[in-house]
Amino acid sequence: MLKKTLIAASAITLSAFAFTACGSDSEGGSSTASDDGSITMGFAQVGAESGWRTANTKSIQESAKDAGIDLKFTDAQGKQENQIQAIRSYIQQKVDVIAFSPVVETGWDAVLNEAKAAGIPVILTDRAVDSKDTSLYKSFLGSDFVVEGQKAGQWVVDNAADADTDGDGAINVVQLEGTTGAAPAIDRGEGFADAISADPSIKVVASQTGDFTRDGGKQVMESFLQSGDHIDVLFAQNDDMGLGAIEAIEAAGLTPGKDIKIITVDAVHDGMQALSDGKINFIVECSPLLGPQLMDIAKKVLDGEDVEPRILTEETTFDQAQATEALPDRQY
Ligand code: GZL
Repeated sequence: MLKKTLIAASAITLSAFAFTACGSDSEGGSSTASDDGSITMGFAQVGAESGWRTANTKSIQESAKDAGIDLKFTDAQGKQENQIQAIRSYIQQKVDVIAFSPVVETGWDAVLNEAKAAGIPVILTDRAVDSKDTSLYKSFLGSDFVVEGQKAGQWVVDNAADADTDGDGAINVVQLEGTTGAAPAIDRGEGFADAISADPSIKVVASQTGDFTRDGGKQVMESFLQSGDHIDVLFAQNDDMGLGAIEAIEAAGLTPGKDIKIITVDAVHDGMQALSDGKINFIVECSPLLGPQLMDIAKKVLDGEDVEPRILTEETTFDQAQATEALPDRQY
């Protein structure tokens, strides 16, 4: 965890974009756009599993249009084999640049080496890969998920008295994990556990994947509630699973936000509305609006400039009052 934090600390935030000369095209030359200066980007999206993903797709598609970049776009329906197939198709089509959000961290070296051999630069957005060979991609643009998990856990530590809803001195937390093997699921869980370790009365008593979907969150929360153990806090690793869990909590005759405190990550519209309505207690923001920066990075790379290997997005947190104030101006 410390290593990840140090890497994160050495990265720049998105608002302070800086492009430094470091390294060169993987084949030694510099990656360039097509002869007529036009740029074709192949983007392999994870799927359409959540409100966050929908907003992310919209940002990428609209930004490509605004940037004059010809976008080839595929939705992998959450399957890595579909993303790999899409990337291979972009290589065959000889696109100028490939970008994607890896559905899971592992299993990318082979196809990324194929893109490297074809001289096509790759940019990672949103989620990371565990490849040790960082020459396989030009940059990673997205959030620090460990920090997001830490912010969520810190809220429980800071609000322990309120979170102990049955006043027995023990704070029982249930966790809805994101997609198994996905960087945000792994890292948010790590960050949350790190933060709550400061208070031994806080314990994760159950944790299971809801696959970042509303249905998944609802079904798993129903099983947590049926266990009969008292639940003080729910940490849902995204808003959509938290919204599904709220349906299960209300169906069980309990009041979300009061009988069970709820913390989520993303801050999409429906999550912020539930927060404003008092059904969620705290949301950690994870911005899906990566499109403009992605197109900027692609142009820099194809112009032969180099970019920072890890570019973090700036994000905040919201309590109930802040959500009410922010809602009218939210873009998603
Ligand atoms: C996070 C992103 C996650 C969101 C979920 O950057 O990968 O995937 O938190 C989405 O809502 O499904």
